[in-house]
Amino acid sequence: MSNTSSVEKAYELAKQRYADIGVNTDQAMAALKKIPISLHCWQGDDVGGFESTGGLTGGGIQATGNYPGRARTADELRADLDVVYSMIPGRHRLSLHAIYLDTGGKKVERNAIQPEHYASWVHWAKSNNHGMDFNPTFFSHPKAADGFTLAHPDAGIRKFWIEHGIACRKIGESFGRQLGTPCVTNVWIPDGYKDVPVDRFGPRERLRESLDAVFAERIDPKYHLDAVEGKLFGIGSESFVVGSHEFYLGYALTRNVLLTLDSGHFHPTEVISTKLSAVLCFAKEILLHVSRPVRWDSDHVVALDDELFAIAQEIIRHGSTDRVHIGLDYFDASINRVAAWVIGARNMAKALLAALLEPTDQLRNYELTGDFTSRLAMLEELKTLPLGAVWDYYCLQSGVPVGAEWLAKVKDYEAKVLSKR
Ligand code: RNT
Ligand code: ZN
Repeated sequence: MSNTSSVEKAYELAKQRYADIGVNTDQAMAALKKIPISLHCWQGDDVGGFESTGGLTGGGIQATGNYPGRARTADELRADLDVVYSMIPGRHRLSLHAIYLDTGGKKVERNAIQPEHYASWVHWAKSNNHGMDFNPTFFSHPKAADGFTLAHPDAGIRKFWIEHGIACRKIGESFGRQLGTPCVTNVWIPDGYKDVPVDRFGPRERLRESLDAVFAERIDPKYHLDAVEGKLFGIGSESFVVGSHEFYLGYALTRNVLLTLDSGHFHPTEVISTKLSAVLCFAKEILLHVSRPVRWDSDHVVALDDELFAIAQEIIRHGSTDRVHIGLDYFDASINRVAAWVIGARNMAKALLAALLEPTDQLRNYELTGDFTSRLAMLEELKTLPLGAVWDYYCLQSGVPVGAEWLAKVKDYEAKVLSKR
């Protein structure tokens, strides 16, 4: 257990160390406080949702593991989320999927969902000061069972999913209006073929048309922003995904919607950190799905690894916090789900802090003057500066657990609440 005075002492020393290289730690913490992270609701119940009890089906994604304590109702999920947010410094958002509707058991078809079906979420978000983001759900449904939705060859099925997309944008807009912060609604569809297709063009033309129908009505960006998420492959769509990166890059740029970059959706050696600056040269804004792919799009809990540091650096170094919406996307059912949320979200915040503690102007200057020796030397020295001491102090100041203190609290919640489910 940490004690307050040792955290404060360590911070004073760290503050001096950073001041020596021209970095103001107080300013870094103040900047971090203003960056929201959108937590994904689906970590709490293995992407199950409350529309049916069938769990996650199709979609080419999979939550593996059977750790006890999964949330079974919206109330349980919100209770778990309250614990999670109490352990993450700062004010953060919630990204909700359409299947997390709260209708008191009433069945509502996906193309008939209304803002009222999410009223309890908005009420909760308002009382806890969380902004909200939204996602139409194009999987776990009989009309998605053959692996196609918006790009389906059958016009009737496409129409159903277009209606779902339109309904979701209205719900997203209602979140934005009620919560006073724009809702980012992210469209991801699973459409693709297991084996090599003959026609790659047809499905993409159908998808382009369907998306145009979904986005036809203009919504005030003060309340709502649209985003589209591409992908390389999924389980059952190994050979061809209609909504590939190139497809959506073109779509986002020509339709002026946000492009979503998910860190698990590219070739295993390809990283999204290097794409941010390229996309931001042309796109107004980006949504991130920060995840951790292990050899494939496995959606492991976000770790504080090189790529996470790099993502944060790319956002902070270029002053892009207003143009890059940071969302998380992973689902691990093999460990305590509340802990999984906390670990990933704290890591995201920690990586942002690390980037904020960098003497960027000085590094840039080395680079511009061709002093690559100093650039490398400083980047390596920075790695062992006392980031942890600043992080601990930031947690202390924010009234959240310092160091691994949060773990005992999660274990206690597990004993008292999760294990009884
Ligand atoms: C799937 C996409 C998508 C989903 C969520 C649940 O590969 O990453 O974002 O993870 O919609
Ligand atoms: Zn994603």
